[in-house]
Amino acid sequence: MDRRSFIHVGGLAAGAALISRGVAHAQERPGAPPRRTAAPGAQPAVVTPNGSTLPLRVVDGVKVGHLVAGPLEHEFTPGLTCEVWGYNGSSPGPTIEAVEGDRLRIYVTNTLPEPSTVHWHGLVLPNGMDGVSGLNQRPIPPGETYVYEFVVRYPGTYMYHSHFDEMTQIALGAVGMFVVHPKRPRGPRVDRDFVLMTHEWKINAGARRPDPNAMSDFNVLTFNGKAFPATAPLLVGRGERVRIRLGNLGPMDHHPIHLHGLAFNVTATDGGYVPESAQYPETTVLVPVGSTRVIEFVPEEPGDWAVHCHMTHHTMMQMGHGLPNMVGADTRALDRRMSRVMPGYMTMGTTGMGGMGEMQMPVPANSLPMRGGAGPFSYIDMGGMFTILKVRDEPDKADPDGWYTHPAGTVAGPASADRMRADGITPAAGGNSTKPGG
Ligand SMILES: [Cu+2]
Repeated sequence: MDRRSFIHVGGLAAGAALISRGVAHAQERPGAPPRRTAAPGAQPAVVTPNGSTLPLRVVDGVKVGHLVAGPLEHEFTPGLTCEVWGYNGSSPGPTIEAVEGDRLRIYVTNTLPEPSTVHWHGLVLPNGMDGVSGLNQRPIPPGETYVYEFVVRYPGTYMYHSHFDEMTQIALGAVGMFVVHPKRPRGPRVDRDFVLMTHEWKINAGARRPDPNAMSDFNVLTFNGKAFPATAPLLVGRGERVRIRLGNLGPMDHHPIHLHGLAFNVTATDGGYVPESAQYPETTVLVPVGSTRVIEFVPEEPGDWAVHCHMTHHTMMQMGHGLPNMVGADTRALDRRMSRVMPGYMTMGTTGMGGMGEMQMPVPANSLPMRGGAGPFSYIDMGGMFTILKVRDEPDKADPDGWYTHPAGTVAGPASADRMRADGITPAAGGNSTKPGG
């Protein structure tokens, strides 16, 4: 064996050791349930919660699809409906799903009131198919149809979006996801495969359209176009391998997406696969504007787990922004005087703002209260870019709208005074009664 082949073999052995350690971390953590796998050969289709997949028709070996860019009525969550721009009647548009090596022919009809194009974000293709208006093609005039044709050369998680009047058309929602499966299976097989596209909107209370000129102060934050509580939960099995393909084509903000109750690896970006030896565990992944991040994990604890942007303003709704700071203010005298002219008046926010989402505050027509939705214990005071990962032992028999049933004694509750005394815990003044907790 010469020196060169010796180094080569040594490198392989070191790589194999790293890979097996990575697998041990992801799949064989102490107490982890046994791995459940999809049937051999079954490649799960990509699921777009609250969305759809673009139908493709095979014509002479070419997969043919049709995107129609246009204005549409879009409900962000019950109580807030606006005119946005998207594809085939939705924003984001339907997810395009293909297989490495496929030849695609995508017709794009423009029914917007101004020209448009479609750019295939992250794909390596002939320059004239890249969709940048002016640089690679003439813009598609309103009412006309252009055709794009290319081979999807590399598997991966990509996106598509308008590349004409980008600020306006992207802000108004002319975006979508584009998934290319590998021809031969690659990496551990997954049982569930989701896409979640983040977006941010500035919608003045009562307005009929989002404001595409906004540069900050976005007040409606969405996964696949929906704000919680309208986001469809992700229903998965304990011990299954789950992939979520996150994409961000919002106008301005990066989103640190956090998953509760598990750790994941970032396995790919829109630039390609992350080698297994370079993956590392995380619980929050930053998804920058114009990027995709693919995460994979094996949940080991059943339950209802929060999935949300960790920027606290991104789990708020329209009324949660730009409020005066009332925390700690003593407004009793003011409230007394105000109640003479406005019976029932009460200054809000003096002890913090939890609970304000739940209050039935009067809001202008076509606008939302601060945040949140109903939960199994009490009001969930996060809204916006928030959804729920529902981990179940039998996910295919579970009700996606149902809540997790906690085994007795596994939910945090009031502490009993006896127990506190026994453990040497002194309650603060006005603390727990002597009644044992539930
Ligand atoms: Cu965010």
